[in-house]
Amino acid sequence: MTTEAHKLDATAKEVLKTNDKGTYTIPTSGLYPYQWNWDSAFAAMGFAQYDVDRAWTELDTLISGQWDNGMVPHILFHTIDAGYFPGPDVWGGTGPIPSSGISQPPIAATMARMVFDKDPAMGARRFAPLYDKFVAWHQWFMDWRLDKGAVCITHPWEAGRDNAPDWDGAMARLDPVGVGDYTRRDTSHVDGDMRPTKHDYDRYVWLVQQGNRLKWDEAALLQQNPFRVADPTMTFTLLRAQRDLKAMGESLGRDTSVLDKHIRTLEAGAVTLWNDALGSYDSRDAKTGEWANSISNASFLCWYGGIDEPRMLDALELVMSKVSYGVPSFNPMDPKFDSKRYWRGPVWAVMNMLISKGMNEMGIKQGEQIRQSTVDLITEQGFAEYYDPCDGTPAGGHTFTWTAAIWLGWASPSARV
Ligand code: 2M8
Repeated sequence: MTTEAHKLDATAKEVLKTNDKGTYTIPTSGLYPYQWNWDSAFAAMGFAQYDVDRAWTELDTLISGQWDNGMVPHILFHTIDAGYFPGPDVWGGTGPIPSSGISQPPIAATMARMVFDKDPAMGARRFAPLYDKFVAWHQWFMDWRLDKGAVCITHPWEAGRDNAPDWDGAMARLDPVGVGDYTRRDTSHVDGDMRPTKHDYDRYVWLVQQGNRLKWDEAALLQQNPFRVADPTMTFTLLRAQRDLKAMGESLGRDTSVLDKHIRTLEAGAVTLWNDALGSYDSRDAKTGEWANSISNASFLCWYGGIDEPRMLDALELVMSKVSYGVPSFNPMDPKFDSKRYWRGPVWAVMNMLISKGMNEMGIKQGEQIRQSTVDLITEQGFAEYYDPCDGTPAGGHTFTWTAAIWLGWASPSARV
């Protein structure tokens, strides 16, 4: 390993240490001062490179926020920080820990399996009490979020790709009447040009207010929430998570037959996200049936979900050929592409890992190209939240947990031994 890689390993551990609150990790101080669901799962995978016990603690804390209905929230507000909006008072979450009222891409079972494999004896002991809780969380998606077998989001924040062009149509149809005045905090931490617009925020906040008003009753939300989009992020991550949960369940000697059924349902759901005219997996508005016509980085999660779709290789080659650092979060040939604005163009190390991991497992050589691009970005630019895919400029928050975790657990040469 080169001296530079050794140094980056040390810096990545420092980043995790800086953001470590003892039993959970925040994404970065200031901008995101709480525990986020998928950020935390990535953090566990990073910790597992040098402290497997701490990795399990991260997952324990995440699951300790689980609601009675099985949902594991996207944010756990462990201690109140006025620097983030919307906070627990706006959300009105009903779980054991103050929280948001929606979930996030369910990658935690997959990350748990990576942690499990680091030390199978410890894994069996630490995962045994979590297994049923993961089954219940995944069941909640199956009960409340399916449209033709594909997994829907009920708020753009649920997919983790907050302002992706995928939701533009559904968002434009929302009328955020009565949203009232509020003060954004994100734009006091980072440049507003790198963040979602006011048009988006009015609708994000309105959807939160609506959920709070309905006490996050999923049956009521199913009737009344005008926003419901079937999305490749959720569909492929849940499909993958069910497969990994099944593998861990089997090693614990549990009956996993219900997971087999879910896997078949989700495989059929994934087929309904294929947009033939676009030649890509796409998001589909579950209210209107309209396609988003978006080739996003989530479209390339098919391999991670266990589905080999050679036509996605053509789409990948095309988008990669238009940028210096892949994978861009949105098609660079589309007029809506914006290289600095969050999920509308920038490249994200976390998505790169999921895409590349899926490809590598299927023996598809371009997966290594994506890993190398991630190594270059981190080596040249450090541990940013995301990067401009055209010139690599770091963007959003800095000293970022998930980018450090991706380095330690996947991109670094030390992760490969
Ligand atoms: C971003 O989302 C939060 C809301 O959940 C925000 O902008 O306030 C997204 O990138 C999301 O995927 C991520 O989990 C979160 C924390 O890193 O930030």
